[in-house]
Amino acid sequence: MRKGVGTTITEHILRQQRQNPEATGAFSTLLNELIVAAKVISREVNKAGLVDILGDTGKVNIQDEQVQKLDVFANNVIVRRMQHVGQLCCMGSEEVADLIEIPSQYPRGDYILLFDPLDGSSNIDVNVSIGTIFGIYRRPETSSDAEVMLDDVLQPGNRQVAAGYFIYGSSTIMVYTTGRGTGVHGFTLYPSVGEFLLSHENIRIPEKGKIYSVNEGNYAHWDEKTRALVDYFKAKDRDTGRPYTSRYVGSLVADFHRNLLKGGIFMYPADLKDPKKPTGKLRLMVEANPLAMVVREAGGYASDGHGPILDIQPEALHQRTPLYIGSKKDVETAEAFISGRGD
Ligand code: AHM
Ligand code: MG
Repeated sequence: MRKGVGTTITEHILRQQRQNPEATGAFSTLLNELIVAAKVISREVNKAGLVDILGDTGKVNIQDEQVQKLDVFANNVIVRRMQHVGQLCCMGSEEVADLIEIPSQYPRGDYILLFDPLDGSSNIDVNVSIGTIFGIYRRPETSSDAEVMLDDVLQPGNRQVAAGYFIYGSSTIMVYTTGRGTGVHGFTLYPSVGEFLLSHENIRIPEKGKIYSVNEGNYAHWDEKTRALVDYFKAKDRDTGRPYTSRYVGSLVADFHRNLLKGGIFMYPADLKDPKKPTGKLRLMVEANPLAMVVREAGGYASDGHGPILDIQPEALHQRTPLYIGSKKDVETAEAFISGRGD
């Protein structure tokens, strides 16, 4: 595919669909609807500073309208847009405690959409990049109940049929993969045209990077192995290209995207001191799994420090996990330290 001719995301999705003889078009429709939702969110993120939409939920804006926090707004846009498309049997969102059912007046399909509507909440009101993360699964064939059960949704990440993210940054970018060796592709939103155009075809993450990304302010709360790992990336050793440089935005999507393009490792380790984060901060199903699929398809790796993120059998929708993700060799180094095999 030639990016010079301005391949649109819709065209790209349809071409991928044609390569899969079993495809019915349902999946393409689903992705296209999600893209429309992301365009709406992007527009709102871009004008957020102008219209004072960032107030607390319930605040009244200058038009005397009740304003929603941007993450609540993003959640509502995705839920409303996706619930009527007919391809989903349910959704799960970081913003919503329980599964989101498809209202009975709408048709249902076999796909399950899990998403974080607006990740990087601490960066929303300071004009720093934020993003939407999504993973798509099929409802298991063994599932016979008309009602979708939580067990249908609690599938390991390696069952995702597609995953990706949108970054609302200096440009709005979508990165997605449908797995099966089809690659990871990035599209940039051209605001004046309103289309995502292919800008990063077949992204491959360098096997080894030079960047480590972690909230080092948590150093005192880590165990010895985690500290030794971060000390390793900071230590001087010409043969292994150390010290690495440190980059940390505090928006997972932004940190991940940079490292995907440039090479490196993002880490959010378990936190010994915070009772809310004994197994890290990030959510397995709506944050770690989608990015783990993207990085795998781009030639990288994601681990919880002991094994592949994508092999974890989830036990709860909002389960958290330690996350080490990025260049394959760097994540393998992290795994060696955390699981006790490192030097
Ligand atoms: P959120 O879902 O509440 O936005 O939290 C997730 C975010 C990630 O985007 C980011 O990697 C991480 O939290 C940053 O956490 P911290 O501020 O503890 O470094
Ligand atoms: Mg999040």
